[in-house]
Amino acid sequence: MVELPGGTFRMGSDRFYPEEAPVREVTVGGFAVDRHPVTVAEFRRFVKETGHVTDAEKPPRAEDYPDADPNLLVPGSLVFQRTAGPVPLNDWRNWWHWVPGADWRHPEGPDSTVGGRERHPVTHVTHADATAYAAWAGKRLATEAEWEYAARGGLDGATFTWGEEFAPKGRMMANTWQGEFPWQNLLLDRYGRTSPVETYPPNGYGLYDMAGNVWEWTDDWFTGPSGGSPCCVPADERFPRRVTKGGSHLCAPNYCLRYRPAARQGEAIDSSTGHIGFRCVVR
Ligand SMILES: [Ca+2]
Repeated sequence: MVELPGGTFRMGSDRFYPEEAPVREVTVGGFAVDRHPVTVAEFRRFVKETGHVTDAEKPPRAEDYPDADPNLLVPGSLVFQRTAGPVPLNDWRNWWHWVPGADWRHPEGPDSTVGGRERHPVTHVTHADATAYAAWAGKRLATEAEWEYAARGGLDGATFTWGEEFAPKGRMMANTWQGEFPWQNLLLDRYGRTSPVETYPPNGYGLYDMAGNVWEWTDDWFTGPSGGSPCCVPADERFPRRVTKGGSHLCAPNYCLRYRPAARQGEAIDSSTGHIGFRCVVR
């Protein structure tokens, strides 16, 4: 982990999406933060020791989905699938698919594995799964302010965690989506899905993957304008939402320019997908 002294910083942004505004001064106390998102290997150790079963591995509760065919209430998770060509961007069902058997060990469905991906961030975890891991590790999830403070790496008010330019001197600084989402991924950063943690340069605090790769759960409830576009996060009004931060490998400028420290999403607490993970902090 990296120890951060507390401090005051400018949180949010007035230049992008309404849910990030207004910019305001926020003070956080000192804390230590994981150097990178929790990996598959780390999560596996937790599961081995505790027997934890993630939400994606349990059938959805019938009372939460009264209109659903009971035969479809099986364990599963949301998996991204690239489309063959351009599609309307106002319907996330064009690229998110509910896949029975998808979970943290099988990120693309039952036939996939995490073999060779032990150093990738764990995915398909709900807020409750992340909280359970944090408790086991003697840690907790960050508040949104702590997360953003850490992500900024001391560059107060900067657009990106590394400065103002997306790719300084052509260098890719995070795992995002280059090209036109959700069909054309130019892979300038070499990864179409998650990437091993610490693949791209750290921020000013020595923290890796604070932008892109996977969204990360925080402990704050999401309030504020939900905006017209749920972007890459399926909006389910039945469940309360927590703030996720950092953007993911699915964030593209034509759709979701959210690989920035000010960016935020409200994610239903029960949802798990292939592009949400987490890291922990400790006071
Ligand atoms: Ca990428």
